[in-house]
Amino acid sequence: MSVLSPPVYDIPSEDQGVEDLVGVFEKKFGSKPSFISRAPGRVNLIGEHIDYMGYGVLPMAIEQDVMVAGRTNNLSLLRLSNVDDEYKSYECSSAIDSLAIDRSAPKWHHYVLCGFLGIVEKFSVPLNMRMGMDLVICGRVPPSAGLSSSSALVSASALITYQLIAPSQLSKTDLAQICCDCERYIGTQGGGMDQSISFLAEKGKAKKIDFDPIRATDVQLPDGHLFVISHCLAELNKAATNQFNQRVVECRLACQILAKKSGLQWKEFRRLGDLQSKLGKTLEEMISLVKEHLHENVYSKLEVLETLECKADSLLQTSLSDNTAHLQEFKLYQRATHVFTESWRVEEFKKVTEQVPVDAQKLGKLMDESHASTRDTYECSHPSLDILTQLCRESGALGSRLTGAGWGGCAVSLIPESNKESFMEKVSTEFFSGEKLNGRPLSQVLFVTSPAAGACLYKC
Ligand code: ADP
Ligand code: NG1
Repeated sequence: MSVLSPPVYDIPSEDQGVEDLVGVFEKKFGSKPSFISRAPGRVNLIGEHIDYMGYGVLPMAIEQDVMVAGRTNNLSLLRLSNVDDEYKSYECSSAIDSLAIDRSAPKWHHYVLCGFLGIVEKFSVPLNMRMGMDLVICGRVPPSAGLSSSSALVSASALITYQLIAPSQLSKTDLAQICCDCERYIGTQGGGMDQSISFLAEKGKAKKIDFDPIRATDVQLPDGHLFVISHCLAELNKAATNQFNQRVVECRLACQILAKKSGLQWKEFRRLGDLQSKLGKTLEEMISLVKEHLHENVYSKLEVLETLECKADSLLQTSLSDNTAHLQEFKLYQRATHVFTESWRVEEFKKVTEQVPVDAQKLGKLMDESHASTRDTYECSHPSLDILTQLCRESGALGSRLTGAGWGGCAVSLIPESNKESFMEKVSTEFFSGEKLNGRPLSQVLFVTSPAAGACLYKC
């Protein structure tokens, strides 16, 4: 196998979870799986809600992962089970035309089907040759917490499908691109950060991820400092709600209006990053363009239609998604301002990490500014996240911000290693009292993280 494909290892003796998964598979399907795929979740250090506008982001993989144990069957069936009883077993024909992903009511198995479809479509596996698969899933990324459990599930599902039925090799980058594209079958119009870092991560390294094509550059983290993840205990399932796509659509409309006002064919633009490239402007100049051409008041749909000189059914095709078609109001100035300023912060963060020694105070300041922008300008935070990030700062963090999509989920904080004990003590006593945890161990909602390895396979 090429070094550019995900590595294949023997089952690791240090991870009891892998052995346990083999045992569950044997119990369920009567014999061992052939392979187990594993794909990690991620924490994004900075660069929120800009990947889908074409801008680079700065994540690192975390230890927590999703594993899928699998083998082929000759029944032309996909038989899916989960080690967690909360996720009910599911069975369907593996014929591509019978696979339905219900965007109005996404279920856990739909993410597995996304990964399966991504690989099958890539290779156009002929219907009569398609094999079935028996799969057992074990997820160790907290769901709907901004740590990318959904993409870890899609990526691990695509990787096991690739290993079991693909006729030829794919690189990690190919797999990442396939997973960015196929996760959109669930309905959310994400940008590709999560799947990219899941495949391209390396132990000990944070990465700057850029797109078109997907590429990853190493990022030097400050010596003597740690990143701590804390969960605000509020959750939001992205695909079951429309907040995420609403933001994507607001950015798209802002892009299209700016394109029109700049004398371009607006229908040709969907991402602010593409518009910036076309105009050949700096991020600062794009911020001035927003000030010049967009207003802070909410745009009504009518105003958008009049500005773009477009009919409602045409706007549906060019700009909206199924779950945003009904929206009547859009904030364009604020969303575009966030995207350009956040992209600027990513570039600054990267520059700071290139200096020796890395100035952790500066990184922390950029993280705080990022949180303020997601809270006030992009409006994707949550009151509990705002309280938690503030508490983290008061407990010694140099910077603290929401990570991932937001509207709940986790914060990431940068702390000096020497403050670790006092930081953990203060945050755990002041935010995570026993009853709030509701039976969850503290180690699942407050933990130090360091850059983990990317997706791989285990031969059983
Ligand atoms: P995240 O920010 O973690 O990606 P999402 O809301 O996008 O959150 O996706 C969470 C969804 O992913 C869950 O509702 C569930 O359908 C699926 N999921 C996550 N972890 C698991 C798991 N261990 N087993 C099955 N499905 C999972
Ligand atoms: P999470 O936190 O996994 O819901 C989502 C998107 C990312 C990115 C972030 C916000 C998907 C699969 N993931 O992440 O692409 O846009 O929000 O920065 O849509």
